[in-house]
Parts: sequence; C-alpha cells; structure tokens
Amino acid sequence: MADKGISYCVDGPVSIISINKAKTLNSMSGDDYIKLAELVDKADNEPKTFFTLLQSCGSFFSSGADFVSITEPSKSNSGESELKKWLDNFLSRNSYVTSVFIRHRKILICCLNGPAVGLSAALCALCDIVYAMNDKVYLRFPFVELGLVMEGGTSVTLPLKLGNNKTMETILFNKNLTYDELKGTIVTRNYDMTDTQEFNQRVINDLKNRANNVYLPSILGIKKLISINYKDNVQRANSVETSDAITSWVNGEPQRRFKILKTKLRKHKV
Ligand code: CO8
Repeated sequence: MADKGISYCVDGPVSIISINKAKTLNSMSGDDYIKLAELVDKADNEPKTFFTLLQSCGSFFSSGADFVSITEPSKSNSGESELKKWLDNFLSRNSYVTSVFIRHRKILICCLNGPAVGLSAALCALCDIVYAMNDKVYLRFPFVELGLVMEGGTSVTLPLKLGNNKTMETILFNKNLTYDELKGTIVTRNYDMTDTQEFNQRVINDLKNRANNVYLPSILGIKKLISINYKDNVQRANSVETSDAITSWVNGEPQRRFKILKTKLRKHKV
C-alpha cells in the first residue's frame, strides 16, 4: 500500500486522524508532527466531533521521530547559529505539538495497533483512552539512548499514570513498557485482534454505538473537570522539558546518536 502521509476524516461524532507511513513503521518527521498537531486542532474545532481518534497502519503505531529528518534537518540560513537552528527544528515544534495535545477538549483516543516509540509514545500517553489491538503492543522511550531527556509531557504523564518508581526504572534503564505493564494504567481495553484495518474500524463502530447511549456534551464536561487536575502541570513540564533539552541539541549529542542508530539498523540487515 502506498504511503499517504497523514489523513483526516469525520464520521458522525468521531474525527479520525490516520498515519499512513508503513514503510518506515510510521516514523514522523518534524513536519509530520506539525501536520498531526494541526489535524488534532482541526478536530478540536469541529462542532459535531466529540471523539478524536488517532489511528495508524501496519504492525507499528509509530517508530517515533524520523532519524532522516533529525540527521538532515532543514538547511540553516548562512550565519544562523546552532541555537537558532534547534529552537526552530526541535524546541518550537516539540513544544507546540505537545501543547496541542494537552489543551485538546474532545476525548482523545489512541488505537494502539502496535508499538509506539519516542515522541509518538509520549503523545499516546497524553491520550484520554488507549485501546490495544493485542498484547504485542508496547511503549518505548529511548531518551537515555539518544542523549535526550523526558519529552512530550512524560515527566508528568508517566509518573501520574504508572507511578514514580516504575517511571524511573523504565526510563532510566531504557526498558519497553510491555502490554502487561500498560494494562489498567495506560491501556484500558485489549481488542485481541490481528488485522489493523479491522481493529481500527471496530473501534470506530464501538464509539458510534456508545455515543448513541450518552448525552455527548456531558462527556466533554467530564473531561474538562478531570483534566483540570493535571493540565497546568503538563503544560509547565512541556516548557521545562524542551528548554532543558536544547543544550544537548546545540552540542549535537542527539544528532550523533541518531546517526549511530541509523547505521546500526542498516548493519543488522546486512
Ligand atoms: N525513522 C526513520 N526510519 C525508520 C525509523 C525511524 N524512527 N524506525 C524504523 N525505520 C525504518 C528502518 O530504517 C527500516 O527501513 P528500511 O526497510 O528501508 O531499512 C524500516 O523502517 C523497518 O525498520 P526495522 O527493519 O528496523 O524494523 P524492526 O522491526 O527490526 O525494528 C524498531 C523496529 C525497534 C522500531 C527499530 O526500527 C528502531 O529502533 N527504530 C528507531 C526508533 C527510534 O529510536 N525512534 C526515535 C525515538 S526518539 C523521539 O521520537 C524523540 C525525538 C525528538 C525530536 C522531535 C522533533 C520534532
């Protein structure tokens, strides 16, 4: 199937955002993350939308930041400082995308058809509800491997949802959060299916059926009340996370490590 980037449609009370980049396991360039954020905002402003659904394709939900776009960022203007370059290519993008997810007013649901890595996993942790296709899903936050710190609000969302000690063990030692660990914390239902398209459609049908039995404005009111408890903390964390990371980007540590990762992935195939 040809990769079609990121698409958007509305089906009754549901706005559906689909990532279609199966060739690279749905990796996301900086521009892809901005497009995703724009579509999440579009759903927020859709008067008849109550649920915003994030869906993907193939075997992975998303392999995170695309290492090609990180190792070959948009050309800097001559004379532009490294600081200016990474404020544009990292801080402003990362902070904007995360902020759009935090302030979203509709019920944000992730259809986790497979593993999610890095910023994509962080965005998944920002969702109100996460459904797993089966028990093969996992979340991976390889921040220590890549010379990064927590991002996408994870310094608040992971301790909130998993507890402090579990978050420390997982992030500091670069472990996957397996389905067993996600169950009941971030993931609330396992559909126990194998076909991504069928899984995605099942979730849409289930939501439409459920929407028939509730007074929809109430669910948005409830989300607003629950998110008051943590929203400001995540916004503050987003700002601190991105400004703390900028020194590493200016020094070039993540870029060096992304290059090594790219070479390693190539080598293991030879
Ligand atoms: N970017 C680009 N291409 C990728 C990526 C990626 N992140 N991940 C996988 N691919 C490509 C591979 O190169 C490969 O392409 P090809 O077939 O042409 O060689 C194809 O997808 C399939 O990948 P694999 O063969 O490696 O598949 P495996 O099942 O063996 O492994 C893994 C899957 C474990 C996901 C492995 O591919 C991997 O480790 N990928 C890198 C994941 C990663 O570390 N992502 C970055 C996370 S950090 C992050 O998101 C925060 C960044 C902050 C900056 C944001 C700026 C806006």
